[in-house]
Amino acid sequence: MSESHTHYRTCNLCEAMCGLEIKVDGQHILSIKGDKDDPFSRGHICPKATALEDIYHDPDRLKYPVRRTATGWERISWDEAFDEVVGNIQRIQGAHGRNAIGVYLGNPNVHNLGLILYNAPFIRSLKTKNRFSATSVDQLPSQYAAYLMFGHQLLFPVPDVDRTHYFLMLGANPLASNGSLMTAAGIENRLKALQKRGGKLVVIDPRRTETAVLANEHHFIRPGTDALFLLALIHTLVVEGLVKPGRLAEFTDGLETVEQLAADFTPEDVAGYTGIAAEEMRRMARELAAAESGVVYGRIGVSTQKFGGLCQWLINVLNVLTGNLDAPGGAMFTRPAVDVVGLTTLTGQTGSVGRAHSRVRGLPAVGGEFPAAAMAEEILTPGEGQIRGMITVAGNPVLSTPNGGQLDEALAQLDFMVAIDIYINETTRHANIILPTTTGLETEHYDLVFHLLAVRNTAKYSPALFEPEEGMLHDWQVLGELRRRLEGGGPINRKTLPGKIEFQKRLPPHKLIDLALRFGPYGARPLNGKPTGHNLTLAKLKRAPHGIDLGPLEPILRERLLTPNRRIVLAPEPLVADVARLKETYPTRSGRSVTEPGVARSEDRPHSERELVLIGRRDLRTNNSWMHNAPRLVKGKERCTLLMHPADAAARQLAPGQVVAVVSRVGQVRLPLEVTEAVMPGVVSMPHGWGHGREAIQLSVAQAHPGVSINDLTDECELDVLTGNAAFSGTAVVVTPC
Ligand SMILES: Nc1nc2c(c(=O)[nH]1)N[C@H]1C(S)=C(S)[C@@H](COP(=O)(O)OP(=O)(O)OC[C@H]3O[C@@H](n4cnc5c(=O)[nH]c(N)nc54)[C@H](O)[C@@H]3O)O[C@H]1N2
Ligand SMILES: Nc1nc2c(c(=O)[nH]1)N[C@H]1C(S)=C(S)[C@@H](COP(=O)(O)OP(=O)(O)OC[C@H]3O[C@@H](n4cnc5c(=O)[nH]c(N)nc54)[C@H](O)[C@@H]3O)O[C@H]1N2
Ligand code: SF4
Ligand SMILES: [Mo]
Repeated sequence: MSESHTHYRTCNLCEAMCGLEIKVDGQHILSIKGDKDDPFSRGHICPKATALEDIYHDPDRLKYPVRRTATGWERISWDEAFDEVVGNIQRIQGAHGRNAIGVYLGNPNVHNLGLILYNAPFIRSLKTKNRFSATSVDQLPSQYAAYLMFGHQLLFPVPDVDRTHYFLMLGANPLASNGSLMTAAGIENRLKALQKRGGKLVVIDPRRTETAVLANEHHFIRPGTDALFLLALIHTLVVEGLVKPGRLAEFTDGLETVEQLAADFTPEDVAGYTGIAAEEMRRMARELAAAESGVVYGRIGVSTQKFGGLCQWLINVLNVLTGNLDAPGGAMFTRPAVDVVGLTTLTGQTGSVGRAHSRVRGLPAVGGEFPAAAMAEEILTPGEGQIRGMITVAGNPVLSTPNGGQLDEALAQLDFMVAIDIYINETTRHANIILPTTTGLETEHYDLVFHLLAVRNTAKYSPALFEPEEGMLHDWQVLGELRRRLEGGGPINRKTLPGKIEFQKRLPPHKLIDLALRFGPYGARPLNGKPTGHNLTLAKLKRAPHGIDLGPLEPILRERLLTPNRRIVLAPEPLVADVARLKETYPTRSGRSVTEPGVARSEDRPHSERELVLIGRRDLRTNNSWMHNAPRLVKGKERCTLLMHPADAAARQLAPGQVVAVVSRVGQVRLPLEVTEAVMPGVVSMPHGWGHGREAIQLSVAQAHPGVSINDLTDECELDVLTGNAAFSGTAVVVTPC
């Protein structure tokens, strides 16, 4: 007998937190639609939401542990799997030391409640320094800047899109990505509303993206030169007397230092590098300063480049100088119902810079993790401390990290690898054992991370829709059991972290959420501040299945600041010092020609050998590398193409649709060419997350639409050396006909 009913939940696939309305009949999904009564998303969804059904029914998805053998994968019991995994970890650490085990956490770790709550204690139980994650191919520069300026790596300023009058956006394409470090379901409507109230959206991007088309203004910029652009804006504010931090001046140090730094970067000095006219940069600075409220925001395009740290810092600086930080319509801070910043402060996880250095290249650990770009060399380079065993948790670094081809080879040489994952893909195919978990509709959800990054304060709990099949485990159960066995299987040792709260050790996720709500800012007994009267508990959230709106963001930075003197550090020393590196790369006022050195050299060669710079892109129907097995997301024309400007195509005698070879220092790929004026001359663009043509993976749909991986071209040696973030953007490539 089956029974139809309607289920409400938050989509956990990307950062937008859309409310879903799902009609089901027993195990059968009748429809997945946007939940119009969700106060945050108001009915918005994207095409990925309906793919939750594909994932749920996907015959390729793993549901029980498997072991790789000479003749293929074989099913094993959970007990056998845990024994073998823990036995191998202990064997390798016993013989070669703790750091011989490495761990990589992928993006879904921040989207899955069980993973977020149970990862930290699990990883501590491994006692290895060799920790890596997708952070260092993503938002690391934002965390770095937040840690040094505001005292906590998670104090992310969020653009107040619903109230701003001037939105200057660099290196982000929210119309495809649905917004990032800016959780704002239905972002297109929010941006249109900004324009309707007379506001202006300005996009800075080497490609005329979907968002750029919507914008009031779009400027092409040469990849990697955004820090120069931002400094020229600051320069203009300073020389034109437009620096007006307002109330921020009362608790900001370092204003003079940044003003002096910008002196060397006149708009004329940098225009030749950025490709944006000096007068245009001046005008943008004036308009930002004059706007009733305004915000500067930058994402992947300005994070994953050589000066990512500088970019994220200078963006914050601009918001301070114009009085827009922590002010309505500017860049604001959330007060989420589960106070992740407060809780991680209690557990001592505010951030850190350079406490350890990687063995081979000596790269600094930030936030306790080494750059993902160093993972392969740590596996491949023999010597004391070499990584011999790897654990990947919800990650696909073969497709997601620079020089993925090298990592692919490195993983194949490991003594032992275990993957906690739901698929046999490009990365997990190297595992000896895969431990699969429940996912999506089988899990309960509370968005710990994305409520922190949302443009309004809201709270919502989603129960699991479907019971897991017999024998399946949740991610938190898998991590909890591994940790228990690694710690000797005995009783919990509360002494491991003296004086620190280790609340994660015993309770299941929903109990932890309940506690965190009760002691959170809207609970009856807030750890900080006075009760608001909301008296949030899990039971109360369960009675509000569409979610609860807790109001617009408010100026709260003063009470949130965690710097030693509780003031904004506008000119942190490592960031100030890094400006010298920028000057070295882009000399100003030296009488030199204002074209990039690399490009100038390239011009002496025949067109076919001239270098172009490669940038990435996303499209609405992808989610990094892992959703191409959903048939509805891969239907239609080929999307893994190389975009090139007509002038560059003509110079190389390349025709639209033709398959071209793209070659970089580290590798080469072949893919179809798309000729379009939507990319800047000298720049080519290809999406990331493709490359399912590798052997021995089990993704039948994705394998039929394989594409190629951009990260077979990106270079593990190209980094923002300050933060260790991968510099995907601006990879030098040569494109030739096949
Ligand atoms: N060139 C280039 N490279 C990039 C980027 C770029 O813009 N350009 N973007 C970077 C960014 S921003 C990111 S975040 C990274 C992402 O990098 P990764 O996190 O390494 O890659 P994903 O594609 O997100 O892989 C997610 C993995 O988790 C598994 N998975 C999915 N759901 C679950 C679940 O519920 N439980 C478990 N246990 N596993 C699950 C999937 O099968 C897959 O193996 O890629 C980065 N790489
Ligand atoms: N549909 C979909 N949504 C996603 C994802 C997905 O894979 N697919 N991934 C999710 C994840 S993990 C993340 S982190 C977010 C990312 O969210 P966004 O940052 O909005 O993502 P992108 O679309 O990669 O936008 C980056 C833009 O930077 C531009 N760019 C490249 N180099 C430069 C440069 O040097 N300077 C400037 N100014 N711009 C540059 C690119 O042309 C591109 O338009 O998206 C999330 N949402
Ligand atoms: S925009 Fe993101 S959260 Fe919203 S439905 Fe699409 S994938 Fe889910
Ligand atoms: Mo990301």
